[in-house]
Amino acid sequence: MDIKRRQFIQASTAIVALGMTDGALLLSGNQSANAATASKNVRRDVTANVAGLDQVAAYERAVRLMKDREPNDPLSWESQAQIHQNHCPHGNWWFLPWHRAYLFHFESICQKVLSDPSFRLPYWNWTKDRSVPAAFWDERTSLFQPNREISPNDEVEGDVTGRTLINRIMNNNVDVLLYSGATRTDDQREPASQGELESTPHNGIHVFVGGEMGSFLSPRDPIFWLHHANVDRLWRSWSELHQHRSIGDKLWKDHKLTEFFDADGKVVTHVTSTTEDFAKFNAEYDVLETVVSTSTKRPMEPLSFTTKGLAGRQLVAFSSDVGDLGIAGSMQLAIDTPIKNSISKATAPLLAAEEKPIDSVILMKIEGITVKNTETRLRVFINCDKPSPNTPIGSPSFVATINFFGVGHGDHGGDGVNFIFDCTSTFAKLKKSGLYNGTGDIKVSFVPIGRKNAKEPSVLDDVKPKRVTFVGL
Ligand SMILES: [Cu+2]
Repeated sequence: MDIKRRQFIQASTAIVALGMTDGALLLSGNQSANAATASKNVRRDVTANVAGLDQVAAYERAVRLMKDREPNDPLSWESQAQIHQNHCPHGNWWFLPWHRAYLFHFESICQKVLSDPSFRLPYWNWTKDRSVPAAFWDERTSLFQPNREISPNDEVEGDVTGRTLINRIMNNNVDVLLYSGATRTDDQREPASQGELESTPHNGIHVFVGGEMGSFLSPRDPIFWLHHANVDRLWRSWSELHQHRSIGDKLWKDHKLTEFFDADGKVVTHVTSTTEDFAKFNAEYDVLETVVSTSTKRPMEPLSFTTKGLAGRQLVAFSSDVGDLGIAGSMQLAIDTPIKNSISKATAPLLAAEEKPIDSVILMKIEGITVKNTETRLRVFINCDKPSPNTPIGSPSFVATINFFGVGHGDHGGDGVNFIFDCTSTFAKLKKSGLYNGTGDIKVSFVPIGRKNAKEPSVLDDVKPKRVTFVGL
C-alpha cells in the first residue's frame, strides 16, 4: 500500500475517532470531540478538561526533569533550545517539516524522563484563548519564564491569531503560501520568503510573548512547545482539508533533517517527505480546524517549483521599487493588463454568486523589508483613504499584518525579508464596496504598529519595505 493511501486510511480512522459528521470536522471547542478521544493518545488543547488526564502537570514535571539535567546532555532543556538556535529554518519551505520533527523528538524525550510513553504535548490554541494560559504564570513551577514582555491578562490581537485570518490560511490552496513563499531555496538556513501561517500567527505569538520567545532561543520558554504544537495542528488541519497535497520538488522532499536527538540521546535523521506521515510524528490532535466559509474555496492544482518561481505559472504583473514612501507610507501602483485580467477573474464569480468557486488567485509579494525594530508590526492596506493605526482590520482595504521574528539572527535577514499574501479576497471586498473598479491604479499603504504601551511611537523606518509585486495565478 502506498504512503498516500495508507495516510488516507489513517486519516479517515482518525476523523471517525474524532467524531466527524457529514464530511465536516467538528469545530474547536466542541466537548464531544474531547469525550470521544479521552482514551486516545493525541495532543490536546491545554485548556481541555478531560477526566483523569492532567496534561499540564505531566508537562510541568517533564520540563523540570529536563531542566535538572546538565546543559550538555542531549536530553536537557538547554540542549533542546540550542538545536533551535543553531539549526531552525525560518522563511523557507522547511519551516513546517523541521518543526514537526523537532516537536516529535522533544515529546519523545518528555516521555522518556516521565517514563510514560502515553505522554503527548498539549497545544495552545491562541485563536480561542488569546492570553498565555494561567499554568505558565506560576513562579513556583517549571513553566514560569521571568522575562516575558506581557502580563497574564494581555490578549493577542485579532489580526495576529483571529478566526478570519485562520480561516483564510485554511482556505488557501496555493501550497507555497503554507510552507513558505513562492521561491525555493536549497539551504535550510537561507530565508526565501514567508507565507501567512509563518509570518502572522507564528511570528506574531513569538513577538507578543517577547523575552526568550522573541529570539531563536525561544524554546527556553516552556510556552514555545505549545505554540509550535498549535502551528503544527494547523498544518495537519490544512493537509486534511486539502487531501494531503504537498510540494513535489525533489529538493524539498529529499532534504535531510539531521539535528535531532532521540530519547537515548542519539542523533536521528529524517527525510523531509516522511514528516507528512503525521502518525509517525504524533501529529494527531483532539480537534482539527475546518473551513467555515465555502465561498473562497478554489479548485486545487498541484504546484511545483523552478528557479524562477512556480513552474507552469505565469508570473504576471509587476514589480516596482517603492523608493521614498514619505510620511504616509503609501505608494501608487500602475496595474498592467495581465493582472487586471486576473483581478477581474478573481472577483467576478464572487460578485456574481457567492458559492461559485474562484478560479484565479492574486498574490502579493512584499520584498526586501529591512527590519530595525522587530517589535514593530506592519499593516498593509490597498486603496485605503487615510490609513492609520486606527484603521480597523475589518476594513475592506485590509490585507494583512506582518510580524517579524528571528530577523538578524544567523543567516536570517541580510537583504531584508520577503512575505507573500493571498489578497484575492481583499480585491473582492474592494470591488464590492466600490473602492476599486478592477481596472485603475491601486494604492498600497503600510502602517507601522508598535507594541501596546510602547515608549516610542513606531515609524515606518523600523520595518521598511523595498518592493511590492502582484502575481496573478
Ligand atoms: Cu517558532
